[in-house]
Amino acid sequence: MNEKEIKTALREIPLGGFRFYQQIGSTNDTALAWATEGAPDHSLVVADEQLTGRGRAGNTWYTPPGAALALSLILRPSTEERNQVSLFTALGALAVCKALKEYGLPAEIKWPNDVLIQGKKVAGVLVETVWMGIEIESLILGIGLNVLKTAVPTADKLSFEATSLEHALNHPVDRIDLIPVLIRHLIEYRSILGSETFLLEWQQALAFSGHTVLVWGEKQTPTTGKIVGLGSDGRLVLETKQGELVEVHFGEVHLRPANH
Ligand code: BT5
Repeated sequence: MNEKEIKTALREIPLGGFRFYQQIGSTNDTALAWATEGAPDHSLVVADEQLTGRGRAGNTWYTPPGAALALSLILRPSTEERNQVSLFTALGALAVCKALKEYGLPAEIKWPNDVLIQGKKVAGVLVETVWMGIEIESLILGIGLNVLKTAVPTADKLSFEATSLEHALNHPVDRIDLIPVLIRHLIEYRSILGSETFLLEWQQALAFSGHTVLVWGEKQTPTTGKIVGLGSDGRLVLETKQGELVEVHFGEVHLRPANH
C-alpha cells in the first residue's frame, strides 16, 4: 500500500486533504495535531502500520504492517453536529458495517464502538475531539479494521475474540479497494447523522439485540439487562429482570453477552 495507489483510489472522494504514512505512532495523534494546525474538513490520515495505535481509555490497538486499515478522518463539525457528538462513534461503526456488506459480510455493532463479524471483533472506532475554549473545533474519527489474517493480534493481547475480513471471507481483500468504499459511507452517514434512518440502521445493526448483556464502565454501575433498543440520542436501552428500562450512557463502557 503506498500513497500514490491510495490517492488514485480516492480520486472521486471529496477530501479536504490527505496524508499517508508507511509507519506512524497513531493516525489519531497525527490527525489531532493536523486539526490543530487547521486541516480542512474531511482531511484523511492513513497509515500502513501503527506503533502506538490507541483504543479507548489507554487500551492498545494493534496495527501490524501490510495487513490492516488504520485511518483517521478529521471533521469540522457544524453547529448542529456539535450537539450530536455522541453519534459520531456510531457513524464510524455504521460506515464500517455498510462497507463490509458490500463484501457480502453481515457485520454488527457491539455498542458503543466495536464492529463484529460472526460475534468476533473486526474493527474498532475511536472518536476524539479538539476543543477551542468551550466549543468543539474538530472531531477525529479513527477506525482500525483487520483486513488480512495477520492483522489479528494473538489471544493473549485481546479481551474479546477478534477476526479479519480474510478469515471471514476465506480469501484476502485488497485494502486499497476498501478505503474509498469506507470513506464514501462515512460521508453518506454524516449527511444523515441523527436522522430516523440513521438511528434505525444503527438499531438494526446492534449485536446481541434481544439478548441479555452485562454492561459496566467507569461511571456506570454494572447492569445486566436485555438489549431492547436505542434512545433517541443513541443511548443503549436495557430491560432488567424486574422489567425496568435502564439507559446506558456513553463513555468508557464495556459490554459482554451475559454468558460470555
Ligand atoms: C477500540 O478501542 O476498539 C478503538 C480502536 C480504534 C483504532 C483506530 S486505528 C486508527 C486510529 N488511530 C488510533 O490510534 N486509534 C484509531 P477499545 O474498545 O478500547 O478496544 C481496544 C481493545 O481491542 C484492546 O484492549 C484489545 O483487547 C483489542 N484489540 C487491540 N487490537 C485489536 C485488533 N487489531 N483487532 C481486534 N481487537 C483488538
